[in-house]
Amino acid sequence: MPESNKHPLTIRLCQPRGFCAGVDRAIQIVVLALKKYGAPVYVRHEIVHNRYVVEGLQNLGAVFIEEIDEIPDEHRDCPVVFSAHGVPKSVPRDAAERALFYLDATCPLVSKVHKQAIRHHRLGRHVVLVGHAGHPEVIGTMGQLPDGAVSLIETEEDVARFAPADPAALGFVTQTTLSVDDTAGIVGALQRRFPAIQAPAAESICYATTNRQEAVKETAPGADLFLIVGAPNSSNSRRLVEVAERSGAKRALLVQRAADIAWDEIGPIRTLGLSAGASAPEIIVNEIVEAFRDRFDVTVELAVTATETEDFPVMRALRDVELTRADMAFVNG
Ligand code: 10E
Ligand code: SF4
Repeated sequence: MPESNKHPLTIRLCQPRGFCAGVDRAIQIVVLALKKYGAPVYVRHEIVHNRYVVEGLQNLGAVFIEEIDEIPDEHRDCPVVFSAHGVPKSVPRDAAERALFYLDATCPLVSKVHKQAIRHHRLGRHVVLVGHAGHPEVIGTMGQLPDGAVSLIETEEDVARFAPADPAALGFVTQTTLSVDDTAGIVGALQRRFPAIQAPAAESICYATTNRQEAVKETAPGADLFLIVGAPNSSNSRRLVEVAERSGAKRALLVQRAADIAWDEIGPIRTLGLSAGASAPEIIVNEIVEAFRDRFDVTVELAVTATETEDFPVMRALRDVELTRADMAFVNG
C-alpha cells in the first residue's frame, strides 16, 4: 500500500516503560558472570519473567533451572544466580551447604521488603503479606520467616475471613508489583478491621510499578487499543493491562512479540496506547512500533509522566568486569 493510503495512527508511547533498575541489574549480573567465569552460569528461575531475555541469555551460555539441586556435582564450581524476584532463606542456606558459588540478583527493593517483614516478626508481630499466591516473590518473602509467621492476603474478601491469634500484634508488607489501587483497597480494609496493624517503614510497591501504572493511567483514556509488552507470567505487566482497561482504553492486551499481534482482529483504530512491563526489553517495543508503521501512517507521541534515575550497582565480585553497550544490545537494541 502506498504511504498515503495507510490510515493515520497515533501511538501514545508511555514513559517510563520497560526495564526497571532491578531488572537491568539482574540481567547485567548474568551477563557479567558469563564474561568473568565463562559458561555455564546457572540461573535459578527465569532471571526476569521474559522469554526473549531468557533465550538471549541461554544463547550466551546461561542454563536456567528451577531448583539448585538440578546443578550436577561436576558443575559445583559454576556460579548460580538467584533471580530478581528473591528467594526463601532456605535457598542460600542449601547452596552454602553444597558449597555452591552463588550470586544473588534479588532486586534491592525486594530485599527491602524482606527486611521489613523480618522487622515486624522481631517486634513480635504476625506478618500479613498482601500478594499473589504462588508468585516467586511471594514464596521468597514468606520464606524469610518460619512457617506460620506470615499470612497471605490476596483480596478484600480474604481480609474479612482473616482471623489472627492476636489482632493487636500485626504488621503488613506487600509484593512490589501489585496494583496500586487494589492494594490501597486491601490495606484500607486491613486497617479498618485491625486498627493496630503496623505498616512497613517504607512503601512496599516499588517506584517502577507505581510509575508504569501512573503512565498507563494518564495515557489510556480514549485509546482504541492499549498494548502492554510483557509475558503472561509477569505480574507487573499483567497489572498494566488491568490499569489500561480500567482507565478508559477500549481494549487492552498483553503481547510478547510483534508476531503475536492478531492484525485481522484489531479493527479500525486511530489511537494506540503502548507501554512495556518492567521485564520487557526496549528492542521489542521498537519491533512493535515498526510493525505498526508497516500497516499505518504512524505518529508517535511520547507521554512522559515521570523521570527515573534509579540505578542499582551489581555486587562487588562483578565490578572488575567491563560491561559494554554491545553486551546489552540483545535487549536494548
Ligand atoms: O512477575 P513480576 O512482575 O514480579 O516479575 P517480572 O520479572 O516480570 O518483572 C520484574 C519484577 C520483579 C523482579 C519483582 N519485583
Ligand atoms: Fe525491583 Fe521494582 Fe523492578 Fe521489581 S519491579 S525488580 S522491585 S525495581
